[in-house]
Amino acid sequence: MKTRLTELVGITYPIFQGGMAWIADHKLAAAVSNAGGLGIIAAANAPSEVILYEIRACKELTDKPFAVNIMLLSENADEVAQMVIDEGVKVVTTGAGNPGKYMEKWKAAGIVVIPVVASTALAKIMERGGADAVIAEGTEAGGHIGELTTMALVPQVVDSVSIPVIAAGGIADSRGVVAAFALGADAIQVGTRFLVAKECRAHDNYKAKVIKAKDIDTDVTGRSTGHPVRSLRNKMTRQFRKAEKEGVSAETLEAMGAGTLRMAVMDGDVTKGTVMAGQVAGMVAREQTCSEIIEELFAGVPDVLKFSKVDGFNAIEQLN
Ligand code: TUI
Repeated sequence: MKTRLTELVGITYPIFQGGMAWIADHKLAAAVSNAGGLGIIAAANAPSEVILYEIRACKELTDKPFAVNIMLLSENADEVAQMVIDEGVKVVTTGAGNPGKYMEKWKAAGIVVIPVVASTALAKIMERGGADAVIAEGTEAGGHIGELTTMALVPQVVDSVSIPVIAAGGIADSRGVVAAFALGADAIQVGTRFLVAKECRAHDNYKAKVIKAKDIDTDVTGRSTGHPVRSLRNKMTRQFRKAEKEGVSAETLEAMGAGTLRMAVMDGDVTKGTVMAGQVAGMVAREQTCSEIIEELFAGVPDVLKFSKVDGFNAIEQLN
């Protein structure tokens, strides 16, 4: 499947693996890249030396392109921004903010820069600043989220810029893949489904909770602090919500959340920890390898078109 994106970053399938904090390490990223997608190492809030190790370890596991996702709220974002240049990382994605101050030096280093945007305004600013593409991530996604849904955001971003757009948030099967392309995207980004990949280091309890989840099992906490986060409902989200309702200070709330993602991912404490996942957790049924996930997502596309309830889709299929 050739799109502007597969050409831009040199991948076989137009799919990025989301840069999930604590989850997206070199093993997951390399597995996705080796399977023909774009694997992404999440720098998140990790110490710089850990990120350096992850980048070098990924190079050992794959010759294919991979990316580093820089979480812009992180204290060491400046350091990581320089590290990707020094380490010759080919593709950088960013999240949770505006990467404008780094754009010039990344472009000068020949890095393909792909920021996550949650609005058309930021998408346009990014294009003007030299971004090669943007990821339009809807509020269905897990983790830190914006307001607009993928259905509303993607076509509006597609119309507002001429660089390629990657659709993210709410995509977990071939129907989602087709929908994303119908909205004008050139590629998709998938997070939640990779949470249960065989190569994913998330604790078995984390994976089990994702597999057990139903459609309505995610909740959003942190709206009052300006950092809304989607995760699976549990004791942690209920306590957090209660504290928000009682008007607890943003500082105390931030402290309540600190370290809780690590507890869930690494220690398997899915009661008091934060189990970040998207609204499509209810569609994730079993553990599979990254290669199986990617192959299944794209192999199912012709059937989606064939069995679509819209006649026009059948006509398109026959043309192909
Ligand atoms: O970044 C993400 N997802 C994340 S980051 C994360 S770590 C974290 N933990 C607790 C609190 C906050 C972060 C977990 N999940 N996705 C990409 C994303 N970016 N979603 C939304 C945005 C975004 C929001 C506003 C991007 C840009 C933006 O612009 C603000 C501005 O400055 O214009």
